[in-house]
Amino acid sequence: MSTIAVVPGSFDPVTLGHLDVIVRAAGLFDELHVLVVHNPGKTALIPVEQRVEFIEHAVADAEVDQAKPLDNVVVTSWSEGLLVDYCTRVGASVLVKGIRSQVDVAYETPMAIMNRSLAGVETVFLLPDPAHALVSSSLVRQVAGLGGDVDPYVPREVADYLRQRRQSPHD
Ligand code: COD
Repeated sequence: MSTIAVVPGSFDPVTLGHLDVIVRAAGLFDELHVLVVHNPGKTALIPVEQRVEFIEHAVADAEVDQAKPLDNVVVTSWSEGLLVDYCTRVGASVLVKGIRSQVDVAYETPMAIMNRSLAGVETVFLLPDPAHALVSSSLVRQVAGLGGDVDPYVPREVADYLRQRRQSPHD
């Protein structure tokens, strides 16, 4: 039986830390859905459709750059309710989350237990690549907003978008 896993996130924007988790998870499961979910606790910077597009392009580039087949990766978004409702709809039995620190453990553990209780969906935690362990979307947004260079932390297309946005904030 094939195992379908979901990597959910706000991805606002996708970072090289997210991408590392996506590429490694794609090697662990038969099918991997990268799911852009609106987090009601956060104010979004980038429209959901744009976030999906950035991830699609970053996965395609990673496939070429790392010479890894990533044709089992699907990128989409979800705004219709619980995360586990999406899992049930597509037959996914696993959620994959990246854990960078004790703060992530404290944030993710109750959700993992609740998701297993709600729908029997297990959560698998992946430790980060040390090279990207301190990268977060919120720090990237902050650095870019103040004119800093975010090239080392996000796919090139995202860095260009954030630069352009700062130069033309009303576009
Ligand atoms: N390296 C490794 N992992 C990373 C890195 C990095 N540099 N940066 C982030 N991550 C991980 C995060 O720990 C997280 O697991 C994932 O990547 C996504 O991160 P974000 O910041 O894009 O997304 P979040 O933290 O805003 O999460 C949004 C979710 C929608 C996934 C979250 O809010 C969630 O699971 N909601 C559940 C909604 C629900 O159904 N609730 C009811 C039952 S719990």
